[in-house]
Amino acid sequence: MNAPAWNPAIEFMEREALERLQLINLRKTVTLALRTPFYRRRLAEIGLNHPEDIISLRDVCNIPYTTKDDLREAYPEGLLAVGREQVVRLHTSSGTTGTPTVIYHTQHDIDGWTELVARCIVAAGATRHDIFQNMTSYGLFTGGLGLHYGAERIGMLVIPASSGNTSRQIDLMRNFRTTIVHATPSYLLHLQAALTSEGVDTTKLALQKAFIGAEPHSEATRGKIENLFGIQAYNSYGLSEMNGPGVAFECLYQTGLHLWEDAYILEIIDPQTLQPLAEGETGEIVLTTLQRQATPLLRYRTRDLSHLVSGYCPCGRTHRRLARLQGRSDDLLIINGVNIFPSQIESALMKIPGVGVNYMIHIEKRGSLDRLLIKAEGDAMLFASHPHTLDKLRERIGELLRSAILVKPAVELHPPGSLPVSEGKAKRVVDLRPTF
Ligand code: DLL
Repeated sequence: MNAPAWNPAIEFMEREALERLQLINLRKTVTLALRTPFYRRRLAEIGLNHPEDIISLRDVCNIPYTTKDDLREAYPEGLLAVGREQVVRLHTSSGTTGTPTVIYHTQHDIDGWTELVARCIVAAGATRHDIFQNMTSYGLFTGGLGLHYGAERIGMLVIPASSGNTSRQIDLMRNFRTTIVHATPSYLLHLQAALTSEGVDTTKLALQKAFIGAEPHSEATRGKIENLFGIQAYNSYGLSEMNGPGVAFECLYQTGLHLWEDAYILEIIDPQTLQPLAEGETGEIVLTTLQRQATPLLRYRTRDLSHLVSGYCPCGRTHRRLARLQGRSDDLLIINGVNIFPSQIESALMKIPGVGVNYMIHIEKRGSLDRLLIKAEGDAMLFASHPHTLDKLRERIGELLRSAILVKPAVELHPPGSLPVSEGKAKRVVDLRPTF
């Protein structure tokens, strides 16, 4: 092992021992799942009525998938596996359709989640000497409380700033010499712009690291954050259905996101055929909880797309790594027949000099064709220069995007800070095409 670790016995565990642990915990999870009306019915359909019916880890592949729709149908208590008196917290999410889902936690679940987050942040180099400003929302969203408990567990000084109120965030950062922040990547870029306009030299702050997650972002965006602040930024992946943050995280080597396999069984499947994919092939992440009591979930289809990184990480952790998330299977935009993920647009855009930190993707119908419009903020200096410079950049963006996504978009350039920013997850796609 070559790296700081919170729980070395588990994080560097031999694969064989790790898989034995997974099997033991899978049986425990199935025992709990069988207490819920939802899984009793589901598992009976495949003749799985007792946990001992699970002989090997591979048996997980016979279990039917669980989807977000299943969670909606089971709302509010169809997936609750323990007595109500054992539940200490719940997190709900309303999603885009507005139909809520809920995840319940016992004290054991909260402790387990806290342990996973502690592992993540120590893997990224946090220590109890750090001053941690948590800029994600506290409440039903899991980013705030999830990181908060993990950070307290390792003994950092935690500033529960929550999201928004940028000038207060800046004051807190300066007054308490914050060394680590946690935020969505889009909010950090917004914060950087605000720091600049307040005349604060970001490199004079005490900041050393950022934990960024909760929304897709490209390597180029991470690079921008790292350069603008002069810090290291570590990618953090999670979802409410699997607790929240703490599912997978980059270590100091930033070679992919280690997923805690004592807590989750990880599969990558082809979202069309639903068949498992080999290492290196991109598909949908499917996760089974292994340590949770109140809401055990078996083979949950996350809709998130990624692939497994092959080989070993120099840190020595044995838990496998996910590559940077490539978006969601339900994010796919089909524009005049061409399949495009918003992440491809972001990745190309953020590499173009002169393009600022915020952008929007608009799609509308013009006659029978789709029209793609990219609205991007340009650097302040551009707007002070000759209009011809803006025209040239617009043209260049159009051409570079055409070679990246095979569709030439219309491009608008906007002054810095003029496009809408959200305090939480960025909403960048506006699809105005009629739905049939
Ligand atoms: O976003 C939990 C979280 C909070 C993760 C803070 C990291 C940091 P949900 O609101 O349920 O939970 O949204 C989960 O966000 O299925 C992904 O589509 C997306 N997502 C989360 N992290 C990343 C990431 C939290 N690092 C959904 N890269 C997931 C890309 C991410 N997408």
